[in-house]
Amino acid sequence: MNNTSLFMLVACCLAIWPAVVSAAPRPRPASECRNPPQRLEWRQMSEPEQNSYIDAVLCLTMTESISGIARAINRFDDHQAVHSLQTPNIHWVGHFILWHRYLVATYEKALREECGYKGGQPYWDWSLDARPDDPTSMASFPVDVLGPGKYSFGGNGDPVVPTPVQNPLNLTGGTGGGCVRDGAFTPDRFVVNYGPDPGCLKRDFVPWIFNSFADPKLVQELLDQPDYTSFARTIEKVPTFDTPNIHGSGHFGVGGVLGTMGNAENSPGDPLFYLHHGNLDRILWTWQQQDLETRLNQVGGPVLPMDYGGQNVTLDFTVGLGELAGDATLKQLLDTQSGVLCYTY
Ligand SMILES: [Cu+2]
Repeated sequence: MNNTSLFMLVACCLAIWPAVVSAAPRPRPASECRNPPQRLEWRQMSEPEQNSYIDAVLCLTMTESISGIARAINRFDDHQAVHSLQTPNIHWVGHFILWHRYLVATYEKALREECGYKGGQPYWDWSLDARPDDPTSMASFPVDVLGPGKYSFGGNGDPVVPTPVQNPLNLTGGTGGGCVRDGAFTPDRFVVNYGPDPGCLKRDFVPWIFNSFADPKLVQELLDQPDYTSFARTIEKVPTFDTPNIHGSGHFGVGGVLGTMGNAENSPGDPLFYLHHGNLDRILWTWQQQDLETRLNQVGGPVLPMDYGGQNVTLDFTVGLGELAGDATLKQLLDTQSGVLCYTY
């Protein structure tokens, strides 16, 4: 794989995009967290619970945008667009996992408060499905998550061979690439509005990536990290396909070269993004539970992407989601029941 070009891609974007931290933080008023919704693995949910979740996601796509971001038409697009605009400042930084925690929680809140969903944001524990010893297996893409039914997430995209221009990182082994034709998010019911590739939802399963990147051993490696700084670095590792990292399992195992999930900026255009990041968040939560006193009060890692010798984030470092939610400090985001956040696993 071409590590240099992936790095260049990241580095070039860093230079041209606006900063993530707002100049004048607007701290949220403290509110209480009563009856936090419990987040479940998709397959732990009953059929009616699954159905109500899918209905709520489709409801968001029919509810008018509030982000004020051009080309974001509906409330589903809003979350994708905010992620897209902040992409160069929220990956390979100390606040990566906490920023994404905030995005997923804000999406969950919208589903509940605007679309009548009663449960917690589901997650997909892909480590249950990966087959590290059988890298080319397609059987590891579970039909009880990625199934064809109207209340499932749908499967692979139509087979499309990417051109060299479309595949600058030369990722091999893609099996899809085109539109997803089954599940809840088919072109007649769901459109990706935002980003450079508007149209149908696309997937491009890459079995060797999925089977090696979603390896349960890598989850354990993460859970064994001694402090937040090493946790934050281990969850992303390095931007290359040569070193498996669990964050890449959902993005490149499912999205590959041409799929929506494989696009760094616009991966939240696939509703599955929130189940993938829900699982990463659950792993952070699980790690925190091992020593709450310390791990509700500790952050670290670079302010600027991959600037490991530079300035580190602190507990009062502030992140925002534009018009979607108030600004929040990392200290507030460490606690899933701080009042700014309100959910549990
Ligand atoms: Cu992201």
